[in-house]
Amino acid sequence: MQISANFDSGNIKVIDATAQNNIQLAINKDNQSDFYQWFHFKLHNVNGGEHVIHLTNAGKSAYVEGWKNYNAVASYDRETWFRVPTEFDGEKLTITFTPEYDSVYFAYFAPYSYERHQDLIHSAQLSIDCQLQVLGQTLDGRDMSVLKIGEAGEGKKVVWLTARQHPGESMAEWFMEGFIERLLDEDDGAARSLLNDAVFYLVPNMNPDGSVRGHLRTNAVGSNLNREWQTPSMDKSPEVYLVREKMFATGVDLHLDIHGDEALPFNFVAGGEGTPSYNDRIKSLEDKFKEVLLNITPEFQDDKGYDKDEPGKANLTVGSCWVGEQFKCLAFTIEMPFKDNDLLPDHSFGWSDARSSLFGRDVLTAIYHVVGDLR
Ligand code: GEM
Ligand code: ZN
Repeated sequence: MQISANFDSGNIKVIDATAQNNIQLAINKDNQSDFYQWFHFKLHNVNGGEHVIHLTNAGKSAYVEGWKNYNAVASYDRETWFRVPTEFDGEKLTITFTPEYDSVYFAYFAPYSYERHQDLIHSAQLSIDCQLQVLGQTLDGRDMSVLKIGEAGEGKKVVWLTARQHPGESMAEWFMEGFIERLLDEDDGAARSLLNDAVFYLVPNMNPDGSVRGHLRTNAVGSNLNREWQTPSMDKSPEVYLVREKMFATGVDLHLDIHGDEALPFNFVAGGEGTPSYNDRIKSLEDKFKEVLLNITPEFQDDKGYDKDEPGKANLTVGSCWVGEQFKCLAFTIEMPFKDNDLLPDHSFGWSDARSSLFGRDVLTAIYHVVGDLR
């Protein structure tokens, strides 16, 4: 039996793989960081039968509460990712599985590869409404790509979506795939109407280096990009620096920053209630946006989420907080679960790539309903 992670977004360290009923593995930390939780590896099965896989350092990972009621995903074809029996004893995470085929992949969530990212942005550019722009390069030399969809113009709103600042939150790029596909659908009335009213700047992957490296939370040099928005730099956080510069050039009337959450088994948003400029106008926009989502999909809820920031106490190093304050605009962090939506559980797949993509499509409807009120 062999175990490897030498591929796009791979992350595992083999401690001892001599006994298939006691495979000892560990998750590697993000480079120059203490964060770790994302795992993605391949097991080549030799003898058949049950395999017992221990992630021995799960108990000291970044978000230990993320392992409660969590089941890992597995795939034979790297397309369909299904949940597998997983237990956490407070120290190690144990996957017990009998492969049906020679080779099987395991991961924390359905991976979104850099190749798929390239396919997404290059197929999008084929649309007459879409321009593929490169803002600059990351520290590992990858493009920081933004899709400009629609045209700016007098009276038109400027809508920004950023995703996957935290590279292990791959559901964020699945969300963007669904959002982009719908926005470019020439038969979709809400999308066509939106492009009459707004221009969109979409960053499907804010952290390509961390994604390829198999990181949970940081870029190539250990920077948590979602703590860099107040004072980004080209040598620590060029990803944020470059996007901010573009935002200054375009302005922002709505910003959605797409993430995943390790612990809470729900979809939810975090708003700008703690920013200094928060006011009734922004609150009513937030309420309308949430009301639309609550009415169109059971996948969204507004009861469970992060504690609300106290007035004036928001952390302005956080993307959606900084953008909301800087541009006095509606800005949300949107969170999807690594586990499942416990209001509508799917015991075979949990929260999945497909549900993330569909949720991205639903968020387009919410934007459609608020776009006229953004200013
Ligand atoms: C969070 S996102 C924080 C959003 N907070 C507010 N008030 N807008 C983080 O970055 O720690 C969780 C995540 O990473 O998804
Ligand atoms: Zn995140």
